[in-house]
Amino acid sequence: MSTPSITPEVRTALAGNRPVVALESTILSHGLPPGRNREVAARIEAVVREAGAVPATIAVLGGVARVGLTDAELDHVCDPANDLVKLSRRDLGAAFALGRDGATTVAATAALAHAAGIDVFATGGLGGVHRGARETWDVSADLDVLASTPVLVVCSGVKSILDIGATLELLETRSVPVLGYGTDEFPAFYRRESGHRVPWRVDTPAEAAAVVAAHRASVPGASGVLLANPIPSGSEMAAELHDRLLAEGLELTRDVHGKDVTPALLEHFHGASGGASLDANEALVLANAALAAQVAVELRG
Ligand code: PSU
Ligand code: MN
Repeated sequence: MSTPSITPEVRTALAGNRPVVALESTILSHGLPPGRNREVAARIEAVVREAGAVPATIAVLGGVARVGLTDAELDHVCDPANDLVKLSRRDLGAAFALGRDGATTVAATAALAHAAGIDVFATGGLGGVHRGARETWDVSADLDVLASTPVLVVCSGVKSILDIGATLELLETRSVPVLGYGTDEFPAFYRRESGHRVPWRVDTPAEAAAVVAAHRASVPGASGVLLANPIPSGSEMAAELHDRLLAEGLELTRDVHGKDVTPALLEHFHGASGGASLDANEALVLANAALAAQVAVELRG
């Protein structure tokens, strides 16, 4: 992979072995509506700084992988007029060669973060195995990249629009450790519980960091680690609203395919919940960014 262009602030932090947290851009361009996306982008970065780490939002601009974005570049990523392409890891070469602007998914962000020397990454929800994958084969590349890239990903589990049980099975097959943060249950993004247990539980950033360090040291060519942080209790979506949105979303996206599925479902949730899903989404992303920064601090300590 060509070397990403890293901002001086992030470069200096990495050179000094100080904590850095990578952040994805697809959540901004394709996961949140215009306006709100820019506010959330600024808040995520602020939360990472408050916890003592340097934020590095990742995107591809003009065919160049960028690690760390200026305010003007965040404006650019968040403006729908710029029509950023959703880039998974496989799309990076095409975006580079063709000089495109694109927002990076968990898969592409993790790959670029690793190439830049960043080993902690915060996001909202991980991609996973879609319902009906037995027919469609729709399984997010996020899972494959986690299996082959030694980056810690902090997220709030996966959405219940996915097949959560199958996603967890695949993570097991691909030898990706899954840690519950203060919970024995794998969270389901808008909801704290999914009915599926996690194999391991940690209760402090120091414990999470110790597991990550031991995982990396114990297995040559180790995979990434998934740290699943449930949405803060006060921000959890009401069960009835959640179940209604889920049923409607699945019905509405029956004819949507490939990489358009996740954005279409998110758009439905945001439109039909009267803003409740946006508030939940923001709350969980901020909590994940703070936790990722705390673990990054511990890993460097
Ligand atoms: N889940 C969310 N919000 C998001 C995404 C997932 O709650 O914005 C985005 C992430 O960038 C994730 C990607 O990596 O969708 C997964 O897309 P796909 O299923 O097409 O791989
Ligand atoms: Mn897919």
